[in-house]
Amino acid sequence: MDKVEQVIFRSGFVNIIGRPNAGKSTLMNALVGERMSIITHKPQTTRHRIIGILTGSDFQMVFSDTPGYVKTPSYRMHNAMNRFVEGTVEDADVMLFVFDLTEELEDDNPVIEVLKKATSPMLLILNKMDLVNPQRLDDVGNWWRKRISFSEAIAVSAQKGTGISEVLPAILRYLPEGAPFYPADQLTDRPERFFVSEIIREKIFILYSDEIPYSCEVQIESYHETQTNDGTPIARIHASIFVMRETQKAIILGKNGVSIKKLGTQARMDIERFVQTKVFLELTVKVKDNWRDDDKALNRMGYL
Ligand SMILES: Nc1nc2c(ncn2[C@@H]2O[C@H](COP(=O)(O)OP(=O)(O)OP(=O)(O)O)[C@@H](O)[C@H]2O)c(=O)[nH]1
Ligand SMILES: [Mg+2]
Repeated sequence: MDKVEQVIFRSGFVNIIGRPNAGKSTLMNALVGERMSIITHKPQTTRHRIIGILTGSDFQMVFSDTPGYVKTPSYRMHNAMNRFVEGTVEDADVMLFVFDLTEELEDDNPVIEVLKKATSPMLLILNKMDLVNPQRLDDVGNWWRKRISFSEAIAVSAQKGTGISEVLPAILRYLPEGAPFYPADQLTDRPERFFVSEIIREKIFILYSDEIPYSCEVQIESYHETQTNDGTPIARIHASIFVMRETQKAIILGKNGVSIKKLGTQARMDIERFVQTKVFLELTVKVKDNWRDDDKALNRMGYL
């Protein structure tokens, strides 16, 4: 009788944590091969847990990108962001801890306490290797290994793609046997409108400075897929941008509305690429006093 070779399928949750700006979202996008998570040069870009699913012939990895762990939470939204991170330590099959090689090595780094609670295998991902010399790479790796017991350490440049091909096989070594959690063609668990609101938020981070990006939240009010008169598919999207004060609203709008027009154009072009149809985007700016500390608002916005 012929021998049938049995393929072992591995499947599990791979959670990515680290400090703000370490490159977690860049790494997840590089691993999944899709632009799932928004990336900007400013810390605290990611505010929610975002899932990216990678399915191969004998594995499924369900990645979670998380907000950067905030050292001293200054408002309730920060507490909610830190809770996402603490939660991911509990339900991971494999943890990826991303450290920015240019960041200072500090014993009071709050992530150390979080990592100590992890019970799953943990990989140390030393990111931004394009910015440091080999000596620094060694020093940082040794510093971390003295504090936390990692299964493996890998140096990468998530942005340039260097070392990324070593990360997937390393994860696979620790992924448990099991059936897939999601259909093979599913990339995420979030609806399209979530990504649309994230694209708008990304543009706000890029176009406005100081406290403005941190004071904004975006909500999709309506999303209709229709057709123009000549039958071209079009998505009509109405989004609200919440700010905390009238002065911030004036900044978002800009003189004669020039700033919001620029924001609308840049966001629309990216949304069109993402949904692959024409888009009509309407933006409204609303003042919502201190929404970052308002439980009801945070709840409605999906933080609690
Ligand atoms: N030079 C260099 N820059 C990188 C690398 N990876 C990420 N970056 C940059 O670092 C910045 C932060 O990247 P993100 O992926 O948004 O970082 P994050 O950890 O998700 O940040 P938060 O969501 O704010 O916690 C961006 O400007 C990236 O382009 C890298 O390997 N090399
Ligand atoms: Mg991020």
